[in-house]
Amino acid sequence: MNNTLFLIPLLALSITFAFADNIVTIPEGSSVPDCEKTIEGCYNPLEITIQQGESITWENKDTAFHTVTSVTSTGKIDGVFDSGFMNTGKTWSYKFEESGTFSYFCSLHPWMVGNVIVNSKPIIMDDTITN
Ligand SMILES: [Cu+2]
Repeated sequence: MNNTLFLIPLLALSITFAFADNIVTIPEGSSVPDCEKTIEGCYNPLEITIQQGESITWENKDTAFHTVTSVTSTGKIDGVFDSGFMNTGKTWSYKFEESGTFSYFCSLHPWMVGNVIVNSKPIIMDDTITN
């Protein structure tokens, strides 16, 4: 038995993980109301936490068009970010320069909602103020 045959899938897996940071998928069936009640949700994960300056990539794995459109906490479009229409298989990335909590929805299917939590960059403490 040749062991290299077993190493190839492992290698592929590690490459996948190396690029899998901060990915939100739009699962199949998200265009149907009540997707928010499924395990995968309408955006998977429904809430993602990143560090300030990092990017998130959304990937549309559904068969319908979707958007990633930022809204206020009360659900009004606020113009912070908007993917525009994403066809099946399309990805869209956005870099979060500001910390805070960002809500978004799909402008075509308003029951699809998700959240992004952006933690601020760690503050470098000066030695003189540790006491
Ligand atoms: Cu949608």
